[in-house]
Amino acid sequence: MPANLTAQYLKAEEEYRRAATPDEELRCLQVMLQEIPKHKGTDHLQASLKSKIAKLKREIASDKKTGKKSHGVRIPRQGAGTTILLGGPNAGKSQLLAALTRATPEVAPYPFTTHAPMPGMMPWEDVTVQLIDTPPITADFIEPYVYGLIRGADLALLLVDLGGDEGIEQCQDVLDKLGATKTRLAPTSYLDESDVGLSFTQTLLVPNKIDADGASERLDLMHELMPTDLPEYVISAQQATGLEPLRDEIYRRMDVVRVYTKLPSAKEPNMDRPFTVRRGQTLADLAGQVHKDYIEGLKFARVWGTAVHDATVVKNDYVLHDKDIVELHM
Ligand SMILES: Nc1nc2c(ncn2[C@@H]2O[C@H](COP(=O)(O)OP(=O)(O)OP(=O)(O)O)[C@@H](O)[C@H]2O)c(=O)[nH]1
Ligand SMILES: [Mg+2]
Repeated sequence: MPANLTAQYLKAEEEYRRAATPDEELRCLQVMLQEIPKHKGTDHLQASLKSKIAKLKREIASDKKTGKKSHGVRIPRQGAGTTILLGGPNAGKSQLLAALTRATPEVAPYPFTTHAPMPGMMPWEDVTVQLIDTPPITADFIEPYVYGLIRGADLALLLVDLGGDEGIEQCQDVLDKLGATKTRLAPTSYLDESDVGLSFTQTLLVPNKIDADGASERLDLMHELMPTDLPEYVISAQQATGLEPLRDEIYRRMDVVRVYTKLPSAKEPNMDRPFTVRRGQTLADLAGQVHKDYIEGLKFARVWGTAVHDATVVKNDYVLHDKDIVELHM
């Protein structure tokens, strides 16, 4: 990794990995190019950024002309973060969405039931996480927009069908299919340092239908035939087995903290609907979420929480902690 990348560079890089539109991608790449230290050691990376920017500009220009959206389906982010459900046909992706959220996707005992991505909100304590169900991926076919959804997600769940003998191979097909592209699954999320287009999304392996006949034997076989370094959560989406540990882990992987806000005029903070910010983010990041006027206008805040004495006065650079109560002063 090239030395001395600035915090702004790393932030832009993280935003680029998750960018939801070509315009956003372009903006992030431009920041990265501007922020990258200019010396021999970064020549390669600079060149790679420049060619990406040129390519994107051409794409955006041609999309404008034809009125076409080359990046396909976009689902607005909602909740504390986004988790995408992936797998071969019939693995139980839609069943899992139905089990963890109030969404009502079509669930059917034959493959290729789901044709379009469908979001649902999974509750966790007093917040929610967005789950997105997708059409199946096979050795021969993946909907092109699924790449963008994977890159934009905070987490992927890769389902394995333990209910049938083809399940393991079908899951391996998904790994192979994505492994041959620049959108891959891995134990942690990161961008490849030597090729900024190569993105890895953190993934949990979710063997499903553990209630089915022969499922435990297939699970053993899976360990033998398809060893991966992905953390594993065995479930039955239909019988609701193993769902609570999975729900907790999904939330944990969003890597956010909850913050309750209070206006100086209000007696009590709003304890119903916390804001969520990424772990490590500051009061300035929260201010931008609460209202655009606070970005410039925030003078200071008082915080009640585990990291500070009650009503401590803090400034923009204060790092937020889970369950902080923050009183914002313009
Ligand atoms: N026994 C058992 N059956 C399940 C389980 N989860 C899902 N199924 C069944 O498996 C079949 C496929 O489930 P879906 O949720 O439609 O599968 P999918 O992955 O969304 O399938 P596609 O949309 O075709 O990719 C349905 O008949 C479900 O009832 C489970 O945990 N146990
Ligand atoms: Mg489905």
